[in-house]
Amino acid sequence: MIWQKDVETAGRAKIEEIQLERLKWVTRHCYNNIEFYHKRFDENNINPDKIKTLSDIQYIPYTTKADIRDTYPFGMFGAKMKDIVRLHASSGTTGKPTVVGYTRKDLDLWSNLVARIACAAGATDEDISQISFGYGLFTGALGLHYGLELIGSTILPCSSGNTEKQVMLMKDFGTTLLVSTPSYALYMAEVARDLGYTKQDFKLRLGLFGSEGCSDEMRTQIEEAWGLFATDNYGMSELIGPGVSGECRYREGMHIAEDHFLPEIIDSNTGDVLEAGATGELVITTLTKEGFPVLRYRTKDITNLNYEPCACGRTMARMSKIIGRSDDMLKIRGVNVFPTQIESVLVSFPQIGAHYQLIVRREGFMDTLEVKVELIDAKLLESYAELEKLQKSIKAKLHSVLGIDAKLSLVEPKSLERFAGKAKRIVDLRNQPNT
Ligand code: DLL
Repeated sequence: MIWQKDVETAGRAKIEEIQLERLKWVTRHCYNNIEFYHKRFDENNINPDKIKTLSDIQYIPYTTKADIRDTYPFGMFGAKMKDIVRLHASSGTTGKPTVVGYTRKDLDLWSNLVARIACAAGATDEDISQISFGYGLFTGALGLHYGLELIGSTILPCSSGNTEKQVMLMKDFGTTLLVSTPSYALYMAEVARDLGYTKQDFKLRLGLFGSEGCSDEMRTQIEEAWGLFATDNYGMSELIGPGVSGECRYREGMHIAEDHFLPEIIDSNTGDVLEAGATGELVITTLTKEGFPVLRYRTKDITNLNYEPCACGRTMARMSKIIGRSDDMLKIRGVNVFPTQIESVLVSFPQIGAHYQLIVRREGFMDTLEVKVELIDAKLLESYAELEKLQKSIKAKLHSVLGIDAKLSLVEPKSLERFAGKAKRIVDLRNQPNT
């Protein structure tokens, strides 16, 4: 089912017409209601009247996370506090979070956009949907909650954690649709196995995953462990939360709700806008949000766009899987390394699990990378020859994919930390003394 067929399958000219009208609106909205943008526009000698075509967006300066931090907490809000009916905040690990606000209209829009991606994935009003994202300031849980509720599915608001109980409820209630991070889905499968269940004990058929990267290989593992069909879904608190883009049944890119988000791809070093199809940093302008609009927001996420209509009938541009973030990209001895590249190598070896950690150190003037990954079966640790053979072949494959050597540590099963939310894979010790 296509949730909003008229727009989701509209021709390019129609999409651009909608975008232009809305770009004019949001530019004026920001200029008139947000001091930050008013000042920025004046400093750059531009005003909303300058936007006459879509390409006039080039006159608007980029907005960054630092801009939002500098105006903490509510300085980027485009509506009066009395009209803001919900706050969320991003999952920052250091310093102050980025706070975002929604008007009632924004919340309705958000539910609709999540309903779109859920329908594109194949969700229906017959599904029992277990939401295993953490409820709270994070946008994932409430976003999926209201979107799936809108299409009429039965919501089971489990939140993340308490995994044994979740698995029990999943079995007893006959959950058909799972919402979580991919790493948590995999962890839940491990707990289910340890409890003595097999996938036949469950009725899961669909997984709406997102909020972190997941290689194709890891996705296959999740699908096999649960016997479900998994889709990838992208979003960001600053843009709305989940609902920005998601995969349909063809899974050839995530459809962007282009009538509400105008995407651009730029070179993250020079800031130049790249031509259609090129890979670079995703920049998004929200076209309709009232409470927290952003103009040309630099997401730091690396992807590329495909404007070809999809076999599913949707015409909205598709973005590729997130290749990495321009800032969690590891630069090791001059080479750009994305954790997703490492993950795709690791999960291609059946002897090792999908739980891994990347430790970066500085030794003298050299950066070194250690990849720690769990063996599936601890027995392998007893056979030196086999262990060495496995080590060698993983290292060789890592080298051919990354172009650098990495230290590889094969560790005991279940010895690495598990995460109920986004997995924290990278431990960067480069700026710490004596590491
Ligand atoms: O993660 C929103 C979300 C919730 C999306 C649930 C999908 C499902 P933030 O906490 O603000 O928002 O984190 C945003 O997470 O810039 C990406 O780096 C990363 N991210 C989100 N979705 C994906 C994905 C939510 N499908 C940041 N693949 C973004 C890879 C993703 N990375």
